[in-house]
Amino acid sequence: MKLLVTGGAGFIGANLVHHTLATRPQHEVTVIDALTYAANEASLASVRDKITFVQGSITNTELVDKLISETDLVVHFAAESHNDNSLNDPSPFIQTNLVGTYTILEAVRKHGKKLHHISTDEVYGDLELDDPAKFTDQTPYNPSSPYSSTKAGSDLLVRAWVRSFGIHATISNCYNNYGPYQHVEKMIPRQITNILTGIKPKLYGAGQNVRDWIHVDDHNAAVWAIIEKGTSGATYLIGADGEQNNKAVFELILELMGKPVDWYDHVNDRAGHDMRYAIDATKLRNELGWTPQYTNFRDGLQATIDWYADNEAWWKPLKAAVEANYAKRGQ
Ligand code: NAD
Ligand code: TDX
Repeated sequence: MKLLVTGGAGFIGANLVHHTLATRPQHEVTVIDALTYAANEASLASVRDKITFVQGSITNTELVDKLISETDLVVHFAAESHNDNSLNDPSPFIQTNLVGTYTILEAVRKHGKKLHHISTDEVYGDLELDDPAKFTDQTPYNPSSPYSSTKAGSDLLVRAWVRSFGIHATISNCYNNYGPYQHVEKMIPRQITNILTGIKPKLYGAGQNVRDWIHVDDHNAAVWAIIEKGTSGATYLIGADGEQNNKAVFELILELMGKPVDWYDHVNDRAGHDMRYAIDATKLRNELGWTPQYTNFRDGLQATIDWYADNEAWWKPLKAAVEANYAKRGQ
């Protein structure tokens, strides 16, 4: 099968490329990536001779049309992905997440190809800390930020193209991923690389916000289960029951890195900060037989800390600019 991976030089996309070459070497992989600030070509350096890499935007109609005409399946990761950036400037989020997804859908429709659309649980909004509910594929959409609202819009476009035009597409919504190759703007790599460079971790607000954490490899194994066994038009929620509040994650990172567990700063909170995410992944587990492999968060986090410690050349050139941006916002 020929596979087109959009956003394959980003965090989850690059991990999907590695996962695919390791587990399904019979497939031919092409990556399209605009190489925005969030991409890192070094993430694909070890496999560059095994894939085709095209630098370009998913909003480029001609390029997208050509690449999709030559593929069997599109796995669509490309997005502007950081909530904090979307609060500063929503415009690239509108372009890539909405117009880019529309551009892909039109080419998929024209050429009769398959699509798997990657999305987030943030489309469902947030939950109260004491709410026993978790998100399911029946939960109404209620996004909070420019980022999550554009992801919600992209999901709705995919659903409409399935219903109105009969395209073959599946959607998955996952929560916070962690693992290697994640940009240092995101919470876990930011704190690990802060500690590695002698900076105190920066906790937003009181740190009571809860995120549900999943290892990126478990996410990508679920993506493959959906591609191979999922039903067109269906939405699958991917989750591994990893709820933790931010303060607890900070304390664990500090403990694993040999620092006092209170060695962090409280900084300005995020505007509109979602309180809690939690996913009910029963459908994925029961219908498709997927189970997570990284069930011990402490071990997964230790491996991630080791990866950042061993791969300074990958993240060091990005670090100062990211921290300068955060500093402007008192974060
Ligand atoms: P990322 O920011 O690390 O990578 C995004 C990639 O997309 C980058 O390589 C970037 O260059 C590329 N890109 C951006 N705009 C583009 C454009 N116009 N054309 C082509 N390429 C473009 O993001 P990520 O964390 O790997 O997230 C990937 C996908 O997974 C996103 O759709 C995101 O919404 C979704 N998701 C992420 C998480 C998470 O925890 N990171 C959780 C759930 C869902
Ligand atoms: O320095 C920080 N300190 C801090 O306390 C940063 C960067 C974040 N935080 C908090 C905010 C969140 O409650 O940590 C939590 C996680 O923050 P992010 O890593 O920015 O992730 P989040 O906003 O939860 O979104 C992530 O998961 C869902 C991804 O970035 C999205 O792409 C995905 O859709």
